[in-house]
Amino acid sequence: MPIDVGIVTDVGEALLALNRAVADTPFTAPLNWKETVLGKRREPNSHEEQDTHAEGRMHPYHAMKARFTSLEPGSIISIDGGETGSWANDLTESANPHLTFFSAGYIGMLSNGWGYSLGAAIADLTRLVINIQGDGSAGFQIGELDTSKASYRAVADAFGMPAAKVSEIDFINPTVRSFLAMQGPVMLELIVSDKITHPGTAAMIGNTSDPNTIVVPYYDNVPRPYYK
Ligand SMILES: Cc1ncc(C[n+]2csc(CCOP(=O)(O)OP(=O)(O)O)c2C)c(N)n1
Repeated sequence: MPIDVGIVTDVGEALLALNRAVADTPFTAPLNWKETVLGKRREPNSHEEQDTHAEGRMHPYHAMKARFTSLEPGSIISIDGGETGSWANDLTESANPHLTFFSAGYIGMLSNGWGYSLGAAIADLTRLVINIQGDGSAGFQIGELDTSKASYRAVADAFGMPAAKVSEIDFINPTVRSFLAMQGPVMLELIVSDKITHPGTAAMIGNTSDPNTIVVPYYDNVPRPYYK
């Protein structure tokens, strides 16, 4: 966008200053404009009258509304996704939330919702945190659901891909051979030891057990600061 007046500053400070300046100006928005704009919020949502289903599947508006109205007031809602996000944005008031945030805005960044929700849950332990997530968006960072015990075979299975989890060397050959007889992509999950480190990794991260050293992969290790 073309810039008329460029300002380099802290955003918060700038907004506070602008608000102070606006309060001093004689300008007031025309009353009819205010009424029109505020009146829009009171207009019934046009989807309200539509059928709850389309060709046997739930209408996204009604599904989202049922989801939000089943919450107690006061939760934190993270919104992530394309249209999914738009339906959720339209309906957040029906959840009566403490706050909402939209993690996939104008410049993209789909799939931050998982991480942002985790952050919100840690920041405020007293509130329920909901992440509304489109399936396409979910695919970018679905690994956020991972735990050290995650079964990738189960993940592939859930996406409809034939998969096997093998923990013994003798089973690898027969499993691979059975996969070769199949059409399309398959997935083999091999459970190997986490007690053996490749020397290349050790060289990169600096092989140390010194508790006063912070290991920085790819760079030099650094001493732990005295105040930690
Ligand atoms: C990292 C990133 N890549 C691509 C996009 C562009 N984009 C915006 S919405 C969208 C589709 C998201 O699909 P889904 O979350 O399933 O929502 P739906 O629109 O299907 O409800 C894409 C690819 C983006 N915003 N961010």
